[in-house]
Amino acid sequence: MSEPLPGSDVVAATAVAHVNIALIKYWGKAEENLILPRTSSLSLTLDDLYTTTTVAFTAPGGTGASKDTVMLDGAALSGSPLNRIHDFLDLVRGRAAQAGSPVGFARVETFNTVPTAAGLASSASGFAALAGAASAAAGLDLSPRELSRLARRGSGSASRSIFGGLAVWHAGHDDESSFAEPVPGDLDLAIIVLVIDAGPKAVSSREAMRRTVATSPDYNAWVERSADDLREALSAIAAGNIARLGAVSESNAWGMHAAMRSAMPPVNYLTANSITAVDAVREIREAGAPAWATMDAGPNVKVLTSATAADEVEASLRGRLTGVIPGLRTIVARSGPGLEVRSVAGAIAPMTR
Ligand code: 2P0
Repeated sequence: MSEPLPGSDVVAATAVAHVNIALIKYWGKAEENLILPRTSSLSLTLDDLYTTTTVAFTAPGGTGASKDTVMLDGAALSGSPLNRIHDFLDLVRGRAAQAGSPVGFARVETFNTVPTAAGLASSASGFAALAGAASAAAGLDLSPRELSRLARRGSGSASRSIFGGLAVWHAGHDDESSFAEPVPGDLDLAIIVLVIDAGPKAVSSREAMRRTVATSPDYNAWVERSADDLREALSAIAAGNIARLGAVSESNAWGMHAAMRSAMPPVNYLTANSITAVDAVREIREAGAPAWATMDAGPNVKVLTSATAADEVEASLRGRLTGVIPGLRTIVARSGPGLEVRSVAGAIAPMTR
């Protein structure tokens, strides 16, 4: 998986991980440090939105680096985003040391095809790619489940981006039992992202989750309902019934946003344009199109549909929303692959389906 760069004390690997969109949401932690969620969640990994990350470790005590450096889309990270990656790399260094092959500081280069921090889940693809590249560069040979658990420590939703297609993240009760795995099924799904505003969000999802758990009178009811929602979603997938999956996904998302809005102070990621977009989704659905809306920690609206109907659904949403939502962009994404890892000089090899 990884190889020393010629003539240096550096070992490097590159990984590609794709964004996932939750159909049954993760919102709220039972344990902050291990990132154990209050609810299990279900997502679809997408094809065209992904993060590519290369990690090169120096040998411990090696020459050159005196700290971790991270370049995101060509710019050096600093402050808390850098610290979060440093803490994650410490986990990988700890494991490498335990395995008897310690590594030193890292040089990380990462590129997103996703607008960062815009509610398009760049932390999910980002930490999944970092888990894949860092563990391979450190010489750790982790199973997909171990990679999912490791990615979870960076960002909860990253546990799901280890896998392609539909994935369920079991909440579990400790580090070992909280991991994602693929969900089999024949539904050929697509998601249309309505990019309403690609700017960074005012409140991080981490802070917004904390606030919801601590203060929302509606949170516990949503958690309880979420278990039923997941059962219904898995049953719909097993039956190949996109309408049932879409209906329960939309309702689960509204429940999450309702709980946020009754937190104190309230968290409101949706804008008037988000509501206009969701109304348009409902209108085309009432006219017979397979289309259901879901929204995350940002104003953008994602529309679940079938892969075959995706282009037509996109065209009719564009028809309704162009000129109504200024600057609207749309991205049609279909089911995408799981994590891929390669050595810097080698060919890409899929690690999971
Ligand atoms: C999800 N979101 O299931 C939910 C729905 C946003 C709304 O997971 O604190 O970046 O790093 O574990 O994974 C966003 O939260 O949060 C998220 P942390 P994460 O996709």
